[in-house]
Amino acid sequence: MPPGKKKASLALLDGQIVASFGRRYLVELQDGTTLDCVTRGRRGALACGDRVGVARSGPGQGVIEKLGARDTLLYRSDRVRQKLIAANVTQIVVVVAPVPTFHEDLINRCLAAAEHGGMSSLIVLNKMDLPQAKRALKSLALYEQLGYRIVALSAKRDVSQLLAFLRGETSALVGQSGMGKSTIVNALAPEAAVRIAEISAALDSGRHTTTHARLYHLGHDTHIIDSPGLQEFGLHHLDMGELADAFVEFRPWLGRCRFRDCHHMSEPGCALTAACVAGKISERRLESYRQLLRERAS
Ligand SMILES: Nc1nc2c(ncn2[C@@H]2O[C@H](COP(=O)(O)OP(=O)(O)O)[C@@H](O)[C@H]2O)c(=O)[nH]1
Ligand SMILES: [Mg+2]
Ligand SMILES: [Zn+2]
Repeated sequence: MPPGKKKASLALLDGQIVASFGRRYLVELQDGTTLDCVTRGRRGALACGDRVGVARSGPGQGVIEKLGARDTLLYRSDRVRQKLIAANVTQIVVVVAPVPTFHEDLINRCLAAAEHGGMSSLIVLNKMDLPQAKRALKSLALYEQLGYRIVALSAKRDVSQLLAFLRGETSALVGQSGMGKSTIVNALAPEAAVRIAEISAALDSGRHTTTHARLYHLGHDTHIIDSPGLQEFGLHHLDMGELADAFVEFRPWLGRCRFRDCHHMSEPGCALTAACVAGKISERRLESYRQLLRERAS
């Protein structure tokens, strides 16, 4: 390696991407200051939460020269491309609310992404102040039976009970838009949220909606990522076996079908179909799995 090059890499500052705007990134350095950064050349996509090495390029500005190893990567994918949501997340928090109506299929996809990516998950039912909340909570009973933790709260009133679930984790809040993700984050980290919102607005040509993920610190080992509303959550990056395995309650039945390469669609002797008929697996969950499989075939 030429001596000049070595010197340059020694001068890199360690940082973490706390917000991303297309090809521009807000990188927080270890002293808490932030740099408005670009990447050099056409390197692969970076995500909020990524640990990076940055070279200062001007006042308040930098160039991302190095991408650190990722512990986890949360992303969705369709036939043509992958869309990164956040990196180094340890826990996914799926936020739902009684209004607007939430889609169970999206919850299933988020949970499957978490299972596949080695992240734990938690469901938050927000807007418990609304009259429709009780019914919504009942409809989540299925997830509790599956072993997922559910926290019911009203972000407008009190989010403190959520703290115990977040401590020590880097949590990504995901879900449809309008569920209250940003309200929860603002309630948890009001000062950080305002500060990042201001910097972001300046970098993001004044747009005020959450169009990109943002990371906030709730403590030295507790971080939370607000993400833009999801409408779609494709899981094309999971092969068939991985997809079935990402539905936790399917696991005991896998490998028990008549055909070794069973897709669990309409094959005879399918152990998952049988488990569903016997009431051991929810029809809605199996249908979510089948829908995901159909999507990749089309
Ligand atoms: N009634 C009620 N409304 C809420 C609550 N939390 C958030 N909202 C409202 O729901 C709407 C969407 O909230 P927002 O945080 O932007 O949702 P996001 O798209 O998931 O980030 C806003 O009008 C909030 O004021 C809550 O606990 N109760
Ligand atoms: Mg939001
Ligand atoms: Zn089968």
